[in-house]
Amino acid sequence: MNADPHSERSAAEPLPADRRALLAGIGGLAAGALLVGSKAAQAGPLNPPAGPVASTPGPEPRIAINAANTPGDNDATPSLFKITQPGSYYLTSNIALVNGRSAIEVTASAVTIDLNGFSISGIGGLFGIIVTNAAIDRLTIRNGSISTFLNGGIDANIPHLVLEHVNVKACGGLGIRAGSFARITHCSVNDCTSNATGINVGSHSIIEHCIASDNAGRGFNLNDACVVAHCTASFNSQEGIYAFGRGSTITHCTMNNNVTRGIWAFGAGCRIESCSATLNGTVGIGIAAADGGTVSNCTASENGIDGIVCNRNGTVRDNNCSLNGAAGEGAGIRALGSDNRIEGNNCSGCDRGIAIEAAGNIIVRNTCSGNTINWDIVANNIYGPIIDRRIPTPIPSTAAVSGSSAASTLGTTDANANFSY
Ligand SMILES: [Ca+2]
Ligand SMILES: [Ca+2]
Repeated sequence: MNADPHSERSAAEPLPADRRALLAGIGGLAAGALLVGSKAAQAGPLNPPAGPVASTPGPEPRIAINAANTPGDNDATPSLFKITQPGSYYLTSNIALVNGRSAIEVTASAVTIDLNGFSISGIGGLFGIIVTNAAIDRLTIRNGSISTFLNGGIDANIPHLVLEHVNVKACGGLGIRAGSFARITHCSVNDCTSNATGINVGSHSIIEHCIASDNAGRGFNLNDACVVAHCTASFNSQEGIYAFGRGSTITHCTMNNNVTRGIWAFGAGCRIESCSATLNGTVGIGIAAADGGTVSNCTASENGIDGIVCNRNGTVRDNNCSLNGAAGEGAGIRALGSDNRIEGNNCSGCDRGIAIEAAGNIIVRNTCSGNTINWDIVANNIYGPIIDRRIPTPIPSTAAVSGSSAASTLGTTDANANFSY
């Protein structure tokens, strides 16, 4: 038997003259594509001959981080290693730092550091990675762990920081500090101490698929116009996510067991969508939005005080708020100011279901059940009819349905009605 696949194919089906000419006259890549597309193409032998299947790698084109290539300094920002030129750098082993230095200092733009799966730990060290030249930008760090530094894990308050697959644990300052336009994905920060926030970013940053847990400060801290998506924040001593800047978007995030609030959108005009806030603290609010905020399609359950709080000019729509108020007088939804639209929410099992504490709001299509007070609305608000279907109180009595039709039990045809049930 002939093991040469070309001979086998040739025996099975002679190549047409034009294809032979192509194979002879063009490169192997194009010829391979032709063969793949041909009806006559066949797989290679199942047991290819022994021998090298890949070329030996050439010299590493990147720069190893070591005392020869990247010596540190002992100035006011002492470091074990210091990167002063643009380029691509990588670790070749773990770094365990036990003196009063930072592990890696960066002073040049356009630097990539591949931690290469290694860890940087710093008992007695200052920062894991620190940028000491505020004029630079574009730093990428990926693929490794940083832990136990006194002052912070990654301190890079410069534009365009990119972090991927980096874990920061048990640092004494901010776990990760980034400037504007940062992109942080698939990272986690936990157990940072001394009131430290896990991940702190400047404006216009994106954080996705990250975890902040058990930090002594906040989980995430956002400046203006950031996006946070698919993240979790839990067991942090302050807010899970604190958006102190305007106009951030927070979607598909889960906040659990943070001490103060799950999300506090302190800046105006933030959008919070499809998030979950549960069991946030003894002084806890699930989700709080400042002026002009939108909270939609969220779940706020078992938070210490309120489920969702809005201030002025907000929209609170299609949320589910239940069982809030275990640590005090808690509302499912509480509007502190005016010009809010409260629509389509379901509030149950709270001290107050929907609490409107200022004039000038509109409240339509909401439902409340099993709250100590279902509706608590001060004068001079606009609301759809509030229909009490708890007949006889407190459980509605309606016929069972089995089949394809039934009469309405809503008690109204007003599409904007609110219901107690
Ligand atoms: Ca220095
Ligand atoms: Ca209560």
